[in-house]
Amino acid sequence: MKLPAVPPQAPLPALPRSSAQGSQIIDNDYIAAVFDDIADLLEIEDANIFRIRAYRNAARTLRALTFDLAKSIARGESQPKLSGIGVDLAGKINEIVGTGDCSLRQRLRSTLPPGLVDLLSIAGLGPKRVKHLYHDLGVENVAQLCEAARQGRIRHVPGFGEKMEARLLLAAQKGIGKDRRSPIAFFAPVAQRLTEYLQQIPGVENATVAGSLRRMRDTVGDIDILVAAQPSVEVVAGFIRHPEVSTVLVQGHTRASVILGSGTQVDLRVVEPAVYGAALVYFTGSKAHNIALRQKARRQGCKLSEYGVFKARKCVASATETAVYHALGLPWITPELREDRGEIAAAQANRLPRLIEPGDLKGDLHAHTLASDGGNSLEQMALAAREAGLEYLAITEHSRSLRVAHGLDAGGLSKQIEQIDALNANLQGITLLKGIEVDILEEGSLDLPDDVLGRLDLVVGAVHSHFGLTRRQQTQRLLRAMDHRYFTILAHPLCRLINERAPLDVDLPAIIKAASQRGCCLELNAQPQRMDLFDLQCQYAKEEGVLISINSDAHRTADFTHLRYGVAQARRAWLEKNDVLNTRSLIELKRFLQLIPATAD
Ligand code: DGT
Ligand code: CA
Ligand code: CA
Repeated sequence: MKLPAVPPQAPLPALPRSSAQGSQIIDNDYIAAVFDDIADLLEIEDANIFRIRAYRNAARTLRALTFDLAKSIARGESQPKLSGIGVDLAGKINEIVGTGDCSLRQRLRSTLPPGLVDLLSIAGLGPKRVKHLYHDLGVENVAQLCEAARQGRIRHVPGFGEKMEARLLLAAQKGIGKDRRSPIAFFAPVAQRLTEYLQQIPGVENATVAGSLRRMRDTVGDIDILVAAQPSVEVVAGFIRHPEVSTVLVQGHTRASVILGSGTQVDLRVVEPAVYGAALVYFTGSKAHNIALRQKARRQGCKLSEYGVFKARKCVASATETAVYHALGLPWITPELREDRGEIAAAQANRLPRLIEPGDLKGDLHAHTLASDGGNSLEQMALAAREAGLEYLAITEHSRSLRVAHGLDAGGLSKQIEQIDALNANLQGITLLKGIEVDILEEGSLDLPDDVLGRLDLVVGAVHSHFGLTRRQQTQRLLRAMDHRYFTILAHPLCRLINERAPLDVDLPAIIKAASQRGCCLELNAQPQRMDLFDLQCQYAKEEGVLISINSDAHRTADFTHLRYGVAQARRAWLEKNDVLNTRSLIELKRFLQLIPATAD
């Protein structure tokens, strides 16, 4: 299999004015864009005007520089004195060059409603106006902006007026729901609430999530829900009364499209129970799978539509998905595989894989505690992992170079090793493994010395800085790191953050090949914003004989729920139980890690 190109990322809404959009080069403009973003957020927050101005001035200074400041910092040169950039801002510049972001910006973003930043991309709205909309009217997202405009409330806010209100409504409606994809984990809970709500409407026989959410894609554009009910049932009217529905875009008797308060679009379709299966196949998609199925039907002399499989105008299957697939001579195909990537041929030949199931995971090999940047203690994490059905959990704190995450040095790690030994002696039903998420430094060396790493059960290596190296440099860096004798797993290999940071520019086939030769594993990091490696890349890694480790990268006890999205992505990658490292029992894993001899029981 040829490794396909990395899928394009949505533009980075995080840095609306950045020239770095879509690329990862950290240059003067990139740093300036982060500072402008901070200034915008401070302004919306109604912070001190001098503080806001300091960031704007610094951004201007950076854009006017005639040399590449980021590069010179990356080379280890000290920062020259620049007008308007004092110690504090110089520190932030270092942080941005080192990590690609700034903790102040992340903090500001997390304290403001998530949809608020989207308002800045609407023509006519700058931070000052957004501040007024937010503080005076409580407008927190695009959907609420539309609502307020329709109700004529915006015109009364100082600095707006009637014309401005009409212009904003138009601009907001044009931009609504377009080109925005978010991590699946953000959509799944609300989709569940909505389907449960729909199921309670009297007369509703079935309500299911469809679309990309049912196929468990890493990112989702909108939520699609399919309901089975007799035509007499008032499903749409009930649906739009749901308290989370904020704007109704389309409303008919059998369909509705709405925007929720969070800005998410939901498409609802209501069909008669007799055609529910055919409709579910259609609305689950993907479009490519649908087209391929329809072509197959045509080759067999039938017709497939959202109403069923028809032979000579007679409907031969429509009530269930299984019946529809059977009528086409196929076994039922699980939604995760419906991407027209060979699943129809495999189904036809009865060669569909026995996909990994959530219950197959026996452990998790990447997690943090309070000792670095996690939110819970060792014991709390251990008990939560046991509660999640796991047999073992590797504690992998950050290493010393990652100061923003309070990375551990040799002393801190020694202390944790002792704590883990003590806890393991007392814990029942869960074993903690001693690990580290060691920083891969710019040149590919690891952030802690060999004698320290050698004391651990496993070493997870990760990139957290210098995202903008050339493809050759970045590839060499990772290859060098993986060459290290204690290296076990390459964590989040591409370092992408959905909607925030593009994937690293690396020669992934070379990395996968090296992992195969060196016996390293690659991670499928299941943190909602990461989901890294991607599905197709995991599939390619499998074909090259590389084991994948599905890890939560949990920072708090609730984060073990990430694993279900990781398993779903692995299923999309056609992975079976044996393709995944942490489906091994603790004993098997210990053998793999050479902690016990291969023959020991
Ligand atoms: P998304 O929302 O961008 O994450 O992706 P989907 O796959 O959920 O796409 P969406 O919401 O536009 O449509 C839901 C399903 O409806 C899709 O998976 C397949 C089906 N569908 C939509 N448009 C077409 C089409 O033009 N042809 C066919 N055959 N199916 C379509
Ligand atoms: Ca969708
Ligand atoms: Ca849709």
